[in-house]
Amino acid sequence: MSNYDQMWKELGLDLPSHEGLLNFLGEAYQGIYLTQKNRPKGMEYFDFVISEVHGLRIKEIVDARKAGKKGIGTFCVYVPEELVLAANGIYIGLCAGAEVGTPQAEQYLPRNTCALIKAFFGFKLANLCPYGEVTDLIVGETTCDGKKKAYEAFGEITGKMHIMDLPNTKSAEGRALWRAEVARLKEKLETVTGVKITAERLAEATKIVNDKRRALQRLAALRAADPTPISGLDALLINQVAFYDDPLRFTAMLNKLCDELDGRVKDKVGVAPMGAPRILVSGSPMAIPNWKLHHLLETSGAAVVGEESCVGARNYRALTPEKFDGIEDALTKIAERYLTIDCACFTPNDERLENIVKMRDELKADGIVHYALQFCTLYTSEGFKVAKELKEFPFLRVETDYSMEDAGQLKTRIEAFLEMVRNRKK
Ligand code: BJ8
Repeated sequence: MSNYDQMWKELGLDLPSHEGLLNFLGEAYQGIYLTQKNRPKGMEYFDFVISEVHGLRIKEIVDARKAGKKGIGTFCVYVPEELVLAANGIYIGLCAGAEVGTPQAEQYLPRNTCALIKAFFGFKLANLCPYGEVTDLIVGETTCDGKKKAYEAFGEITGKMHIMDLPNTKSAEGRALWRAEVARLKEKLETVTGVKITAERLAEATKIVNDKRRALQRLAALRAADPTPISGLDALLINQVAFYDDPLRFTAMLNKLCDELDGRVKDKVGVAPMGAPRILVSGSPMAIPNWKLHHLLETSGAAVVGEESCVGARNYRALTPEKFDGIEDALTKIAERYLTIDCACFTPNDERLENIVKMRDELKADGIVHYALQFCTLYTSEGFKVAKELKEFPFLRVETDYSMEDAGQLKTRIEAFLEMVRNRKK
């Protein structure tokens, strides 16, 4: 019996299945993370966060809600975190990265829906996600068709959805629509939290979110070193934790880890041998605990040096201006910052191609693995454009889901790809 059983029971979780899930997660973490060699000491904090992923952090949120704060769930990096914090809300990423509750989810969703959508649905329907249960509002967005339609049903089930109408072009009309949607979210948050969002509150919140982004940028830049001072798996985990940890604590702990990594870079201490094939992963987001591709790559001898993804650079690449001339100016600047994000749901989306090339060069990548979740039309389609843009550069296209059924086949393809990359480096 865990210390948290009473809390989980009050949140309506299915305790026996939940225990099974935590055991499974613990074993996966042990096998994938804790067997890595030469990890930085600063990862101990993130190991602790994971060991308490449904425990301490949930308790913190439960306690904060008792003290009057509201939990705001999100599924997408287009939802402005600055607004949530300025409303005294707790920002909680709800995307899920494990195959859970699939039969229940398929009662609402077509079988050929991407694993990410099925997972957040499945976690809810199987009563296994405490994060969804500590939200007072869930903010969705009109990005891909799968999410749009899933949110309709999710709204009926949860009764607390607010949908932001995200345009799919960055035209003047699209920008005006998005600016209006940011203002509409502000009003909704004010109603739910009872807190008036002012320019001053937004400036404070922006500083907090930007500091988190600056720490993530610092981590990203350190990975340009050869040997890379931290594994791709650990860096991915940090990017995943960024979506639900307390932002001030997260930033402090990440900066502490980066101080340690600075020393490692100076001393040329790495996790993979110098000269190991350096791989940039690009494409669909990898929500926690989706560690499959990084694990396959790194146990095949690669060093993953970057994620061109929403659980990665798309989340922290751009900062929001920190000085506002009144609330209208603040909302405009925030809206514009979010429209710099280069998700494949936009057309055209040429910035993404430019950003991939830039990341490849800055991180000195030797190859790119393009990752699309199966049935994700957006990223699967853009994979063709990315391949064309990269011309002769080593490029591997992977389409997969959360199951491990294709792991053997993927490993064979990855090993062949890495062999080709190594030969090209000679
Ligand atoms: S900004 S990537 S977080 S929408 S993988 S559900 S796109 S079918 S997650 Fe995303 Fe926002 Fe874009 Fe990022 Fe649909 Fe594709 Fe599934 Fe996806």
